[in-house]
Amino acid sequence: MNPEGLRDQASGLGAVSGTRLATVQTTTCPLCEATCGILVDVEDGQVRSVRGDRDDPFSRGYVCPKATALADLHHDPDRIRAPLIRDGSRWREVSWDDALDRAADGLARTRRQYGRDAVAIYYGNPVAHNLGLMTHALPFARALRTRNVYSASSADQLPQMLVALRMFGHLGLIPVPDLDRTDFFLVFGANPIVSNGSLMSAPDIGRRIRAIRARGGRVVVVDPRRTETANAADEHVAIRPGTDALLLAAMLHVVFSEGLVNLGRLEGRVTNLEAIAALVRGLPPERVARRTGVAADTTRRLALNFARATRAACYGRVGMCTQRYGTLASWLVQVVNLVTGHLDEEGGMMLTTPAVDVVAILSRLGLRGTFDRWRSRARRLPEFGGELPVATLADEIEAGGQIRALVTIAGNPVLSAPNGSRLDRALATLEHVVSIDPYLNETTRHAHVLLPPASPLTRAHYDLALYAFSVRNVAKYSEPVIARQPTERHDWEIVGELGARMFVPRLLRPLALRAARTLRPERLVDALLRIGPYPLTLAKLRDHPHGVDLGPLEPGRFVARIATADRKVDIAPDDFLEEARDRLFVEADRDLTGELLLIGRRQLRSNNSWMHNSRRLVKGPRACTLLIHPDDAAARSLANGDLAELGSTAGTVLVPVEVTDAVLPGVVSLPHGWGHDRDGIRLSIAREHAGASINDVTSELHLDTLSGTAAFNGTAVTVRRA
Ligand SMILES: Nc1nc2c(c(=O)[nH]1)N[C@H]1C(S)=C(S)[C@@H](COP(=O)(O)OP(=O)(O)OC[C@H]3O[C@@H](n4cnc5c(=O)[nH]c(N)nc54)[C@H](O)[C@@H]3O)O[C@H]1N2
Ligand SMILES: Nc1nc2c(c(=O)[nH]1)N[C@H]1C(S)=C(S)[C@@H](COP(=O)(O)OP(=O)(O)OC[C@H]3O[C@@H](n4cnc5c(=O)[nH]c(N)nc54)[C@H](O)[C@@H]3O)O[C@H]1N2
Ligand code: SF4
Ligand SMILES: [Mo]
Repeated sequence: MNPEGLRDQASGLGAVSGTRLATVQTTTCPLCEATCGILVDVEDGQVRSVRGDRDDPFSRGYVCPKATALADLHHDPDRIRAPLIRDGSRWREVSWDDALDRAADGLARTRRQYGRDAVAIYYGNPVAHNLGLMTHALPFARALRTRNVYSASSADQLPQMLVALRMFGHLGLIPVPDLDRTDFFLVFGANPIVSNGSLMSAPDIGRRIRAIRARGGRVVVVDPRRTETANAADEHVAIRPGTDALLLAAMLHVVFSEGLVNLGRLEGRVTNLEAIAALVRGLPPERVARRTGVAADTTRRLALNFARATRAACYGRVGMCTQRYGTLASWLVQVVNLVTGHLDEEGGMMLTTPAVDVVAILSRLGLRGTFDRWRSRARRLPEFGGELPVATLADEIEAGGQIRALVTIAGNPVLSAPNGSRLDRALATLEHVVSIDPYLNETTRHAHVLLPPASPLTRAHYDLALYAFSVRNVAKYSEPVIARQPTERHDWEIVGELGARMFVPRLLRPLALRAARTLRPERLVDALLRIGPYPLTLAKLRDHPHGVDLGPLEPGRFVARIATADRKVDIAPDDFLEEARDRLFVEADRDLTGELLLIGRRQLRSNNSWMHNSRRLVKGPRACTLLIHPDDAAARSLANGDLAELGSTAGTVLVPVEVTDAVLPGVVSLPHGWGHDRDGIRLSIAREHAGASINDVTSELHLDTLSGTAAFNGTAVTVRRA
């Protein structure tokens, strides 16, 4: 390692220009699920540029504007570089030893005094993009042996995991669209051209979607807003928020009544098919048309075309999950794929074969996932995979003070959880909060000890989570672009040291700390690669710094992996049937068109709540605007740019409106992750572009009740001139 702390070996791309130390390193962008390969140009410790890596076989040079902002993140003066301890409202820098001791002592004390459940943990979305947190944070959460484990999953994909567990026998058995070979891509509640795809890693997804149409295929987007993806599609089906499950049930009615059921490869491997047939019998498209806003002949045509297509994939994501019937919608999406013969077939929904196959390894260990082993205390919400829904975190802090201490890792629930302002108030009452996070933000301002990890460019990268949901089988390992300073710590080091301090007696601690330091994430990757399905090792991946392509998804793999006791898909789990019959279908006939419903949206230059401190991402027109239909705006005397008060049972915010017919009448849309005007945060640029938090309006009581997932979409709201 040279004195400036630069690496110039590994990728073979290094170069010394004159006396300056310049290197170009390959790595993967860790910001979203697209896993784009990037080239980072570093000179004298400064990131000169970040650009797409043309030699990455998967992303082939594509990047979105967020990639260049990695340089801003690395050099951001607001990024916290040394551990901090808070006394009242004052922060002071301390040594790592002091900070870690203080953090661990407080947690240990809380456990001793009030029991294990008094220590809660919340971990957020960046964990999935961070190798060291994947290998270290999840075991740490386990080791706490508390029932109060929370994560962003219950604000996101939990319904899809519950469906996988119930139908296929493992919470990780989530099929992905075979995007590059499908001829009919039917999308529910996702906007991949902006989000760059989720549970579907596919860099340059816009090109891949356009290619479907170029080869004569069809793309249909079901969404209450005419999104960027809808604009790139053949057809936009505008749906009333929260009614996807009804539309899907009506599509199934058509498939069954027209005798189009075809289980394909899954013939003989499905139980309870009659129950589905019986369920949808009374639900022709006409019956749900008023509630869903989708004309009966549109529903019928969609169902027939999808069933008759040779290669078709029905895919749903966040808009489908985070709504009142998120689990039912996620379930019926899979049922539609299954009964039309599009599951486990080329061009349909398929299972990836990742080089590190976490699901296979867990399956072999008998770890398939759990549901409802216990309930939360205050609201009796079900456990899932050892976690409780984040929508009830505030209850568990407030109700009799069950939770006294909290660890947050890479999460910002004050902005990302429903009724964030209530959670904000609850966090302020905690006795001891430890946050592992590079920023002092809306959540971490409540920390008593803030432990900041080193920049992402200083860590080794392998996408343990995302390669399992990739539309091609790929693998890539990257060395750190820039060496971390001796004064810095990686996430995994912080977690490891915290764990050693908490769980190992003082006498043995030096030994434990030494052991923790040798348990490097990349060593684990090497071990897992060796037991994986390809002849790969870390050394081999090091020889291919741009990544390796391991081929297209393989049909038949899904069937081979069904993990239920009888190795058959349970197409109609009892609790799903009951929820559909007793609640969803009862609503089918109700006329709710008078309601004004709030939905969310993502934006290309934003990444949930935490990339707003990059000047180049937030410059330009205001991002945090409320989209409202011209009719609804006129009824409230609102014109473009006017400030409106958006309110619900949970709270109100002030936001400028953007009048557009891209949203349905009766629907308004606000992006999430904004609201950076709270006291005590250290985000100078984000503060100038504060916006308002949608989650001050969404309600912690509005849930997908089967799974406990936050139903952000479809919140009933009022809008008036401010
Ligand atoms: N209304 C509404 N709410 C939503 C959504 C919505 O669509 N609408 N979407 C939901 C979804 S899908 C998600 S995933 C959640 C996200 O919810 P969260 O994960 O809670 O929130 P993020 O905004 O992703 O915050 C990430 C945090 O991690 C920190 N961080 C970033 N990188 C690292 C790192 O490498 N290490 C560490 N230790 N910290 C890091 C950031 O500073 C930030 O504090 O929000 C949910 N909330
Ligand atoms: N640029 C950018 N990219 C991101 C993120 C980001 O914040 N910014 N976040 C990342 C994360 S954490 C995730 S989970 C993924 C999510 O990726 P996507 O699932 O693609 O997320 P969204 O773009 O929010 O798309 C959700 C869509 O659902 C629609 N919708 C809302 N309610 C309903 C409904 O009731 N029914 C139907 N059918 N549609 C509805 C919304 O209008 C919206 O277009 O994106 C990731 N990528
Ligand atoms: S699409 Fe996602 S992975 Fe690719 S450059 Fe943008 S943020 Fe990074
Ligand atoms: Mo997410």
